[in-house]
Amino acid sequence: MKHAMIVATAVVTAASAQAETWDMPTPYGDSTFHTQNILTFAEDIKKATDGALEITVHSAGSLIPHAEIRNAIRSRQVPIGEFFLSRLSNDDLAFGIDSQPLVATSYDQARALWEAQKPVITDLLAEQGLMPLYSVPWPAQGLYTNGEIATVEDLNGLRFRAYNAALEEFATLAGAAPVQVEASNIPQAFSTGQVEAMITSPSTGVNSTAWDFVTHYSPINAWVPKNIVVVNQRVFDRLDADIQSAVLEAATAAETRGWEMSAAEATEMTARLAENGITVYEPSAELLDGLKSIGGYMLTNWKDEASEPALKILTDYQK
Ligand code: PCA
Repeated sequence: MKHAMIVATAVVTAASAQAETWDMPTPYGDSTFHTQNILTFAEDIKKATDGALEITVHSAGSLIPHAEIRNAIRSRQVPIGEFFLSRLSNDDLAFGIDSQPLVATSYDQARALWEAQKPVITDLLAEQGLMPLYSVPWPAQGLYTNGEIATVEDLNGLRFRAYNAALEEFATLAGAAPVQVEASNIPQAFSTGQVEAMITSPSTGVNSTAWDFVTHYSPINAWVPKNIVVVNQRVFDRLDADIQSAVLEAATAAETRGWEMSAAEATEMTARLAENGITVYEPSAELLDGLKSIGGYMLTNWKDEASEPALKILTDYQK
């Protein structure tokens, strides 16, 4: 009896000595499909490692604000995290190509763009001691306003919610006034009059109950931007080989699942906007022409300023 108890204690000690818990900051709320996907990713890892690696997800910027997440992973304040990939376009324009208007507007194009982008940003992130685990797109970005927008000129003077540098540039070129607002603060920004229009996915429209503050939505499908999940390389390297494999396998599964969730959301969440009273209308030819000329102008600027690796993404993608 005594002998058996000692054995049991030893087993418990060995298991807890190995167990590790990672805090994972993410920018978006719990109802966001990206967050749901991350929760499954965390469960998969816990199961596959028998609890040796557990990930605690801190959503909606609750642990680390969105703008700080990359640096927090880099400095090993946290081992892992999620952020909006094109927010790193200040480091290198290679990170922002998925948020350039009309470069990739469907899931097929987004996938081809990601295939061209992945090796390049993997190298760039490695220079910062970071390793990408997987990336998942938002549904194509649409236009939310009060009243129908017939031409780009109708955007003139509107206070426009932005989430990155490209959208800020876009809004400015459309004659609107961009204001940076995190996704979790959208309802408040509209209700206080800080902003009165936005471009985002039907998912974010539904998650922020857009029908409370706008009347119209047009699926202009302007670009298909991505979130990325990144781990600190040194922290990853320290893991036992079988745990590393479990993380990589869960990441591959999360990428596949996430792209499927995104495509399903594109349809379902657009329908949800309409069910809640938003008028969903196809963009006019004039509006699309206006978007094209802004997109063309932005891409010319982008090419002028892009690094060699960034330009390589575009050439590989356009092949
Ligand atoms: N939702 C996020 C990023 C793109 C999207 O569809 C947001 O609006 O902040």
